[in-house]
Amino acid sequence: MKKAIITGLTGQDGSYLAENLLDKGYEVHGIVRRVSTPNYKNIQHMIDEPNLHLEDGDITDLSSLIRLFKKIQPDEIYNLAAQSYVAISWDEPVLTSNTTGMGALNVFEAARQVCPKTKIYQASSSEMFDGITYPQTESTSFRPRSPYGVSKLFAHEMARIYKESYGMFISCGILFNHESPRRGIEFVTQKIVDTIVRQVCGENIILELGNMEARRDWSHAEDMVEGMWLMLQNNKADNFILSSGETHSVFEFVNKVYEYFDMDIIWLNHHDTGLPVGVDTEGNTLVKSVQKYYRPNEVSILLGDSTRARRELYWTPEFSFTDLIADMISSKLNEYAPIGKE
Ligand code: NDP
Ligand code: GDR
Repeated sequence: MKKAIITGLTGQDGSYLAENLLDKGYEVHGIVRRVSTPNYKNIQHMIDEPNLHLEDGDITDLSSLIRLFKKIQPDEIYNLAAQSYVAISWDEPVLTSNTTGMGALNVFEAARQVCPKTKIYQASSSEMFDGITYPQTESTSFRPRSPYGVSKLFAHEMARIYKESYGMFISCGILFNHESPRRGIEFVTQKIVDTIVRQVCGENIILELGNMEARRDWSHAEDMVEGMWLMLQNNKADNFILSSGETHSVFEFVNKVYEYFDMDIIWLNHHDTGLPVGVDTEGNTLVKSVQKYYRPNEVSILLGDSTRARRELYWTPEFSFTDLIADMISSKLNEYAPIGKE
């Protein structure tokens, strides 16, 4: 039985990857950091799986990683843990660098000391690109726009250094945005779906967003975790882009969710701010863009070319953009429908 360690088990991707690997017959060890009130929402349904083991550790603590790698002697390590919210990385740049950047280095260094033959997956990001040159491929140059993007690029380059210097097997997946019903509430897709479903269920709330012109390449997280696994089954360590190959604006995402409920939105500009406002056919404001959600800098357009992963790894994503949105909405409806009931 193969043994895998997942850092970031409680996050969106960690939970799907754990399910995926358990289905493949792996013994899975998920590293969980100590918090006062555990957040097991994404893993609650599998917590009693006999082959899933929760391990106390923190990627900012090298000693905890060394202890766990010695104890487990894994065949594969998936480093998914990070401070992953781009917007907060301007408010907490040091924490973001320590976790998203240095944390990854701790994983590589612990593996070098304890289990240098173990295959490692590093969660790199399309936030390392500048957002001007597109479509982005594995050879597009990097120029991040956020402290988060710089931290990911540090980790990405350290992966290369450890690979070239010590011959370690470290593959970086340059993943474009991916979402699911398990996506954190502050990320734009979940925020949109959550607020619109609450509106549909009768709540009198306005969806407040930042830059709605930003374009992202959105996939489903379930498709992405299969790609991570495929990268570690490849005969050599390499970096691959995983993306849908479609780009959509935040505007389009909002319109699609309203469309699902047969609601028409009319877009206007706010008389004071000039920012977009979305009203229904009776003139009620449902959406508005507000300055506080704008970021100091932004990757404007993401459109990934994942041809290499599809050709060399036979990665075949199953969810379309429409399937993704439908999955997120139906999960939210299950959560909130009772609010709308008499
Ligand atoms: P999430 O934010 O959902 O999950 C992050 C995980 O990291 C959580 O389990 C969190 O634990 C854990 N974590 C945070 N800090 C530490 C720490 N110091 N020690 C141990 N664990 C820690 O992210 P996603 O699942 O969406 O993403 C997974 C990875 O992929 C991240 O590295 C992200 O940056 C990267 N990525 C994500 C993309 C996406 O679109 N989702 C695209 C490209 C890259 P806790 O529950 O305690 O907070
Ligand atoms: P992103 O995801 O920053 O691309 O990083 P997010 O969903 O936060 O933003 C996507 C785009 O939407 C715009 N936006 C808003 N974003 C949020 N969160 N809230 C808003 O109100 C809002 N209004 C507009 C943003 O400006 C942005 O352009 C995600 C994370 O998962 C990273 O960890 C990962 O590396 C990248 O995707 C690829």
